[in-house]
Amino acid sequence: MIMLDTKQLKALFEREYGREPGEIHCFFAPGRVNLIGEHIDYNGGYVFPVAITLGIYSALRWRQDRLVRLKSTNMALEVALDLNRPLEYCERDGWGNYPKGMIQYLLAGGQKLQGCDILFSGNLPDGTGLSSSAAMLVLTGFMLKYASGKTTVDRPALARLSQKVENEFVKVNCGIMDQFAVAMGRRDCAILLNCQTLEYKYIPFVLGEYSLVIMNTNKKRELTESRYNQRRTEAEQALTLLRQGRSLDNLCQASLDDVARLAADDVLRRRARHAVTEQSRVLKAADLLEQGDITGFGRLMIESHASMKNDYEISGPELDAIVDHALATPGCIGARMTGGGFGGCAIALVETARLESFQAAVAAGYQKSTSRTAAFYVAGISDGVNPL
Ligand code: GAF
Repeated sequence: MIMLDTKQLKALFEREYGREPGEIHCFFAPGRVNLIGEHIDYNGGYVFPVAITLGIYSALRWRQDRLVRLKSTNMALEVALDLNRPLEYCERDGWGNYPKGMIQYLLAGGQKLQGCDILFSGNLPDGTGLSSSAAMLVLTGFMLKYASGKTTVDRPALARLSQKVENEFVKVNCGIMDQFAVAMGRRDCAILLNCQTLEYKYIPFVLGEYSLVIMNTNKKRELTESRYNQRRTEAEQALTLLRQGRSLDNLCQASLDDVARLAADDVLRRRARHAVTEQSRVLKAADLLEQGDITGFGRLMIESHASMKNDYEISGPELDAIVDHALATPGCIGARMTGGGFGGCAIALVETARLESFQAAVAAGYQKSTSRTAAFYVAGISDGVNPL
């Protein structure tokens, strides 16, 4: 896991773009892990993410013309944009569509921009559900505003704009959680976020003798978008049916008695049950964490995974295998998949003194069950996007 300081990042930048006059501005945006509350953001409930010390670095130097060059140390593809022309989504620009979309929306919002050279360099594994796309969007928006002299950036507004770019420009129908965590993260704290109102509260993330381990299944999230969208549609259908009997702002407001009214459609009943039970787990988890009850928190993680596996059906053989191996290993008091699902990462609460034996046992068991090699990260809990 490579961490960069300003000097190293500037050196990488000059290697790509050469040494020229002009300040090089450096930034970092974290990835995120959701502790509990999955597929809840677009259902209008509470989520509980943390920003992590893995993320994406960026460096920018202004140019005298209207050209924007985008490069990444992680990706071969380089993208050049002419600010005098409308910026449109284009398949062949690949990852570059994320910064491109943000630039287009900033311009449309009246932001004055000149050309610039930008280098990204990430240590966030791609396609693993740790929010590399949200990090890229929030980072681009923050960097362009900050380097233009707006050093007090409205972070919730930037999170909303990033979600809008992802929904409308990149056409991924995500909720607000990831962008909010990347923009608003706070060191050593989790964010209890109400996704309907965007009210939030920081809760100290103090694990005592335990550590938060990120377990990467190395199963990329294929077909995720279509199945993610399918879950959104099912949740909307469940809400529409429930609204026939009573007024509800969102699915998370329903009760288990409401859910029972969906008996005629088992799929919709289970989708609604996940939203309702997961919501109550999020609120309990935040309380338990405030009281320092880490083992209670771990138990909720286990229940959450079962609900995602059986009711919302967003897990998969690899995620289930890694969670099962984690829970069967001494020192682990809770584990669950995190993020959009269908692949990507799971998280576990593990006794710090047993981290090494835990990783060895889970890696071996997981390899045996799936023929895949897992990766493990013990990341710290970070602030949101900032200048480096
Ligand atoms: C993905 C989405 F981008 C988020 O908005 C959220 O729905 C998450 O999946 C599931 O909790 O990361």
